[in-house]
Amino acid sequence: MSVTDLPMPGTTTVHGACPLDCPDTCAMEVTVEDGRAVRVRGDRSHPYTRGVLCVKMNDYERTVYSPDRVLYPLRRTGPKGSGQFARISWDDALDEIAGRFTEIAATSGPQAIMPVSYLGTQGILNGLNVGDPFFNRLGATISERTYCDSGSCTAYAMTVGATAGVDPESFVHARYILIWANNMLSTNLHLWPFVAEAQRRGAKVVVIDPVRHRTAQHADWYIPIRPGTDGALALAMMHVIIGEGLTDDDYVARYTVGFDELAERVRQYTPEWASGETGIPAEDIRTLAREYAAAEPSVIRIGVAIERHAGGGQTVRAISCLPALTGAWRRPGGGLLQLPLWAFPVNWPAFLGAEFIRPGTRVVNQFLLGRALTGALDLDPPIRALMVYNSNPLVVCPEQDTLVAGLSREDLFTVVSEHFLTDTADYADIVLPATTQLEQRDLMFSWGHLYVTSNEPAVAPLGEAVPNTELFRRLAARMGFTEPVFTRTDEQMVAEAFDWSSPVLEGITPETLARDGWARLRLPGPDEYAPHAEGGFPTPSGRVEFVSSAAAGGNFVLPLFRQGSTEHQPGDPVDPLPHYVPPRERPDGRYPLALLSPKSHAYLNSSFADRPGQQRVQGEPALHVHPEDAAARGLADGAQVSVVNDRGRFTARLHVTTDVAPGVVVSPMGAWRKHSRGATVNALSPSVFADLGNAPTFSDNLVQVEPA
Ligand SMILES: Nc1nc2c(c(=O)[nH]1)N[C@H]1C(S)=C(S)[C@@H](COP(=O)(O)OP(=O)(O)OC[C@H]3O[C@@H](n4cnc5c(=O)[nH]c(N)nc54)[C@H](O)[C@@H]3O)O[C@H]1N2
Ligand SMILES: Nc1nc2c(c(=O)[nH]1)N[C@H]1C(S)=C(S)[C@@H](COP(=O)(O)OP(=O)(O)OC[C@H]3O[C@@H](n4cnc5c(=O)[nH]c(N)nc54)[C@H](O)[C@@H]3O)O[C@H]1N2
Ligand code: SF4
Ligand SMILES: [Mo]
Repeated sequence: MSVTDLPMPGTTTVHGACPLDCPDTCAMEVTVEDGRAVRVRGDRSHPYTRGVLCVKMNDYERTVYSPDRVLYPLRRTGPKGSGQFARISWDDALDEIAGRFTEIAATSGPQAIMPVSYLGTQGILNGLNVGDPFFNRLGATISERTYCDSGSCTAYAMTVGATAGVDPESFVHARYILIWANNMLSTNLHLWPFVAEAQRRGAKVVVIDPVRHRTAQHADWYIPIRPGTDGALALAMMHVIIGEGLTDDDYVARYTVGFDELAERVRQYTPEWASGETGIPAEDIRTLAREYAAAEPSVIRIGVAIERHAGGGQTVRAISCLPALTGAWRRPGGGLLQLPLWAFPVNWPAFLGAEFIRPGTRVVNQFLLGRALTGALDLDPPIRALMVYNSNPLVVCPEQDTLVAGLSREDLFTVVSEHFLTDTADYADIVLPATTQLEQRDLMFSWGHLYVTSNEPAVAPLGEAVPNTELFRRLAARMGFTEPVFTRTDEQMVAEAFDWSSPVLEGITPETLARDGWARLRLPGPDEYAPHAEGGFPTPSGRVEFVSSAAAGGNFVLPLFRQGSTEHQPGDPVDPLPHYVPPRERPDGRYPLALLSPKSHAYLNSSFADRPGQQRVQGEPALHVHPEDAAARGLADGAQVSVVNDRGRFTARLHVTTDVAPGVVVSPMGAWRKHSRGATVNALSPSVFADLGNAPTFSDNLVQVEPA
């Protein structure tokens, strides 16, 4: 223990959990002096956090105490979008909201009201589903929320079932690591030490990405690929593995279904054909397939970005078949890491309020919000009120210009609960102040590791901010909703958060978590954990389904992403065998460049993009372009350029680099419109769904670049 670790008078350390929408779910230690949080750092005893928080969170107390925080309810005083507000009381704010909701429900029906929310915080209490019981009880339009991994989840569930997959800590045992559409050093930082350790022990690290990003620079082999063509690569890898007899026949025979049909299907997908789609030389595809199949074991980490194009779902279907073909699942550290979220026995029914949903209630996907608000969807009744919380749709949603038009409607009543006056909050009629993680209680699962993490409130709420749980308790009380789900306390919610009797939580209770801050699920340790060494896949057949039985039911979105609703599923027929779906947009003379909008290193989606310290790290909105493409347009490094297509335009500073392939341009997402000359990269994104799970197609987006 060093001197700085000694407790000071009036100083306490509180267990926290990073609330951000990030797979790493870091355990935090919050130092509090005289009621004020003075330092936030990573828990040094946590095997995955290892004492390190990322650049977004390592000075979180500055965000919490920022003078820009919204700390009191506000009412709009200027035109929509002007960001002019005056302070009002909570009573006045609640009266106005309940009054407007009641009037709209009475005159147009409750479906004229729509919630808009996502993952500003991902705690079980305050996160994705916190408002669902309220809006389901109200009878509001159901919000379908498929921003992130929905297509991947549908595809993964169709193939291997909702399994945690490989323990990220087991990666040290892998001999061959495929990092596929994932910029780990920016977006999944805490997995990297396990990859680096495997690399030290002799594993080969391969990165497949159109961008030679900071993670790719550490790879043993970087394979550039044309955006949206990963399905072709995975299918051709199977062509080689099956064609050259590199399969684990015993594993295939015991633990899979549909091998003969798959073998027949992939015969057409030759490396030569895939080379034409992906831009990867056919010999490299063969080498990749052979090395991947030979390594014992090999592991694949797929990023969320793998799903963001027309064929994203089928891409994940194909990739999910690979580890079963080669028997990679037999050993610790072998298989596939998608979302280990499925390991956690979260008691979702207690948080969704699905029992309140009235049969026939319509479902509107949030990607279509702009269209829903501007009449393009022909909704009856039209949307007359929005309530936004945990989200900043004006930055994260496609078709930004349409959304601006929708939010500008004078007759639309918009409520936004926020920490800061975001682009979206600027369009609110009422803004409500939300607490940050340091001011609230929560309990976290993870979508990147196998630990439960507890977050204790470290300091009292600032100003009149309230947790989302309290916001919906207050609103429910005003609306006269008296069911127990609307009156339970945060402590009661913690008690209901998990199925505590589940074997993976044996010996873990709310009390032990409050005391210790975190606990690993009761699973074998990372040196032993091989969940599918002997099959046991949570599919209908119990096997990996090359021929998917779930496909017969048609395309679907997990009810979790639609407030618990099982109605109005997309339901389009799905071919039960993996196949290639090319990018929807094909380059032409007008729009020849493929635009990618991955995550910003220093922001978390659009969160922190207004913090001066973070802006200094991230720099101004940039467009990364290959020298050939820049030269062809007479554009010099550092120039201001316009990026355009039929949906919109935005400006960015040109960064000329060979880290992107010719034909690809990259502009990280997250910057706010008000810091970006009124438009960001999502002004150009399409609100077209991918093939499965109504996933976004942010990466299936062609543009032109010209001088600003
Ligand atoms: N710093 C930071 N970390 C974050 C976030 C953040 O905003 N900032 N956001 C969090 C969230 S919500 C998520 S979902 C995760 C996402 O984290 P990731 O899964 O890493 O997603 P992205 O950063 O969007 O994209 C990763 C890589 O995919 C590549 N890519 C794009 N399209 C394709 C394609 O068609 N094929 C291939 N092979 N590669 C492609 C991009 O070039 C990029 O390098 O990160 C989380 N962590
Ligand atoms: N072009 C492009 N668009 C994308 C993506 C991409 O890669 N490219 N990624 C997509 C993905 S993967 C995701 S996950 C989405 C993310 O979309 P969002 O989840 O909307 O992400 P943020 O922009 O961070 O907005 C979260 C907001 O919630 C607020 N907030 C945080 N905590 C609380 C709280 O406790 N209470 C309340 N009331 N508010 C809170 C924050 O201040 C912030 O403004 O974006 C999607 N959009
Ligand atoms: S954003 Fe991710 S890496 Fe950063 S502190 Fe939070 S959980 Fe950890
Ligand atoms: Mo995400």
